[in-house]
Amino acid sequence: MAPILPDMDNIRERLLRGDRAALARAITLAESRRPDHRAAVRDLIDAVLPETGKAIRVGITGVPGVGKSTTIDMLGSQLTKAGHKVAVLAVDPSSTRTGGSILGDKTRMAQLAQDRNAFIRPSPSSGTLGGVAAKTRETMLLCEAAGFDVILVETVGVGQSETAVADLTDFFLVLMLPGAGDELQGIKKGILELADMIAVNKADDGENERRAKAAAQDYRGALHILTPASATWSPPVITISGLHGKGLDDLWSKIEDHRQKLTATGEIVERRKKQDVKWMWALVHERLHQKLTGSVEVRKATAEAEKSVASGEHSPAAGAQAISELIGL
Ligand SMILES: Nc1nc2c(ncn2[C@@H]2O[C@H](COP(=O)(O)OP(=O)(O)OP(=O)(O)O)[C@@H](O)[C@H]2O)c(=O)[nH]1
Ligand SMILES: [Mg+2]
Repeated sequence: MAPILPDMDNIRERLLRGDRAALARAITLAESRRPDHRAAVRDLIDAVLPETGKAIRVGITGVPGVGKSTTIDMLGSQLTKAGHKVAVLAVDPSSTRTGGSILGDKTRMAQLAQDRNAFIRPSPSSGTLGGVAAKTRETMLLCEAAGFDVILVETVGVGQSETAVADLTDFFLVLMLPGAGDELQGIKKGILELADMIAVNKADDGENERRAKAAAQDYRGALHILTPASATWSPPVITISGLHGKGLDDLWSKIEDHRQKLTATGEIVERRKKQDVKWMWALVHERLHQKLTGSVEVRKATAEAEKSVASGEHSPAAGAQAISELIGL
C-alpha cells in the first residue's frame, strides 16, 4: 500500500502564516524522489502563487573562497535588522557527489543561522543542474509564500550554474577577488555579460583596499566595452569587505536602485516573464530526463540501445526510435 500524503491543506495554511516547520516540510516534499510528493508540492505552489513574486531575488556568484557566504551572513543580518525576512538558498550541482552541500553551510553563516527572521537552505543534492535549479526555484516560491521578502541565492562558478541562477533572480551579483594586474584572467567567459553588479571583496583596509580599488577599475574598463543588457542600467563596480561589513550599505542601495528603475520601465516584469517560459521548458526537460532514467526497465533498454549502436548493429536513428517508443514518444 502506498504511504499516504501529508495533509497539504494544513501545510498550506501554516505556510501562509509563515510557519517555518511547514516551510521546511514543503521544501522536503519538493526535493523528494517520490513523484506524488512533487506533484503535491506543484499543486501547493499553484495554490499560493498569488502570494509569491513579491521578494527581491538576488543571485550571488564567485569563485570558491571569494567570500559569498561571509558576505551573505553580514548583509542578511543587516537586512533582518532593518525589518526584512531573508531566505538564503544555494545552487550547487557538484553536491550530487557528496550528497550534501557545503554551499549555504550554516557554519559559514553563523549570525544568520541564529536569526529568527532568516531561513537558510542548502542546495538540493540530487539530479541534473536543471533539476537542482528547478527545485531551488520551487523553494524560492515557497519562501515567498511564507513571507520572505529578500531571497539570496548563492552559487559557485561551476559549469552552467551561474546562468541557471541568473535565470532565477532579478539581480545578479558577481563577487571578485582583488589581484595584482591580472584581474581579468580566469574570469569565465560570459560572466560579465550576466553581472548586474561586480563587487570586489576583501577590501578590508590599507593595501587590500588599494588592490581591490585597482581591480575594480580594471573591471570597469572591461564592462565598458560590453553593450549593457539594459538601457536603464549600467552595472556598477564597487569594493566591499564582507567580513567587516564595509560597503554593504552601498551594495544594497544599488540593488534597490536597480529594482526601482527596472520596475518603472517594466523590465523586471519582462525578465520574470522570460524566466517563466524558460522554466516551463526546464520542467519539460526534467520530466523527459525522469522518464529516461526513472525506471530500471527503461535504463536497461537505453543501455542496450547504446551498445547496439556502438557496435554498429543498429543505426543511431534506429536506436533513438527504440528509446522514444519506450517512453511513449
Ligand atoms: N579578509 C577577508 N576575508 C574574507 C572576507 N570575506 C570572506 N573572507 C574569508 O574568506 C574565506 C572564504 O569565505 P566564504 O564566505 O566561505 O567564501 P565562499 O565564496 O562562500 O566559498 P564557497 O562557498 O566555498 O564557494 C573565509 O575564511 C572568510 O573568512 C573579507 O571581506 N575579508
Ligand atoms: Mg559559501
